Amino acid sequence: MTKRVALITGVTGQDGAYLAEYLLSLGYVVHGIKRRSSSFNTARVDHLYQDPHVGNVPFLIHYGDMTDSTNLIRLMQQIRPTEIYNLAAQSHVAVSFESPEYTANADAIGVLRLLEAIRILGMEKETRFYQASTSELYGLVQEIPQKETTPFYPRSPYGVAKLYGYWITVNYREAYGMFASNGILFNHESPIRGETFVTRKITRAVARIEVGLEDTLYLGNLEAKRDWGHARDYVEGMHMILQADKPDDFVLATGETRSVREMVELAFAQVGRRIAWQGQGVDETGVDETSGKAVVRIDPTYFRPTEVDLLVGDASKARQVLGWKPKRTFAQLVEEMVASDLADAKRDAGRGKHSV
Ligand code: NDP
Ligand code: GDR
Repeated sequence: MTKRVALITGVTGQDGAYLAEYLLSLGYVVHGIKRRSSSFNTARVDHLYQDPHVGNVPFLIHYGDMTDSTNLIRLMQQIRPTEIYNLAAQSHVAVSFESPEYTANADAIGVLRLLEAIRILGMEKETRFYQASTSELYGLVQEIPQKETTPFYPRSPYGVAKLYGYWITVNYREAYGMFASNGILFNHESPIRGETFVTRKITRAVARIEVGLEDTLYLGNLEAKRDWGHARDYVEGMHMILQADKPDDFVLATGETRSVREMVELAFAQVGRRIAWQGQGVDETGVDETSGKAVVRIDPTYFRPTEVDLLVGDASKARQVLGWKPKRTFAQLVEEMVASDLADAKRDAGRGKHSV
């Protein structure tokens, strides 16, 4: 069998790290792209890294950027991947309102740059392409649950940029016969989720409040509802999408939805705290029933100019065509995240390290 060679953009992110680990376990040679940064940014994949000086190693990282075509073309020419997973993106919805142009450049035109690199190098028949599309495409609720045929109505510069990424992937599949597929993934989380996404922000704060490093968790909209799964299950789905008989677009989701408020309650329950809600609107607080202290407060700076109120996905197509379904429950996810953040918080408390 010919060697399977994967290229992962965004390998330093949550999904990139889990996907690299998974593909290595399947025997792939995995190449990742990382951005140049003034400080180390490979913490999530350091455990996979081996010194290339010792000989043939299966995991290699290259400098690259989704905004630089020359660099992407050269890397593709060198690596000649059999599978590309395009996970790199400015992936924070709130940040996309602050940096809309950069978000469009990386998340929309970046996809085009990769697809064009495949064409320019004549790799249409040898390379399969996965695009990290998102439930944010659905935005303003048109249908519940959301599936592949649900109309899109994005609600942020991020969602709009990803809409371009989705359609340019479909277009290159149809125009040039490429094996190019979209995974329309609903929110997926883990202990290595970025600290500013709401689930991780909550579990990290719960842990730090528990060990006495912090007093208060500041949040925005508590009523938003999301379909939260475990990232490890979703990266397996990405791989399955590229092993299908033909290229296509698939929703990956759990089919369950919960509000940010429920997530807060469940995370605090992991450390034996019950939250009672008092007040209204921006004055609402979440009070720890045992200590009587307000541990959750609203900070309006976290409200978004346009919000996505409700996401819940129907992954029947992925189940039927690919045999994919999530293995881990939401309760298991929250338990794992709180346990991991508690271990970190205890370590930080031992070192006397407080929030900045
Ligand atoms: P992360 O934010 O954890 O990771 C994003 C990755 O992209 C990081 O490696 C980041 O590098 C890299 N990156 C950002 N900008 C550039 C750039 N200009 N050039 C090269 N690399 C860049 O995201 P996730 O792992 O959670 O998500 C992976 C992908 O899936 C993203 O495209 C996201 O939009 C999409 N998605 C995520 C979902 C989720 O719930 N997690 C759901 C649906 C879609 P650095 O480490 O240097 O910041
Ligand atoms: P989302 O994830 O926007 O769904 O995008 P995020 O965790 O940022 O927000 C989820 C919901 O929580 C509300 N919220 C807050 N969010 C953050 N980040 N911080 C807060 O303090 C806070 N308070 C309330 C938000 O308003 C929102 O409704 C994620 C990203 O991974 C995208 O890249 C991906 O495409 C989608 O999931 C699917």
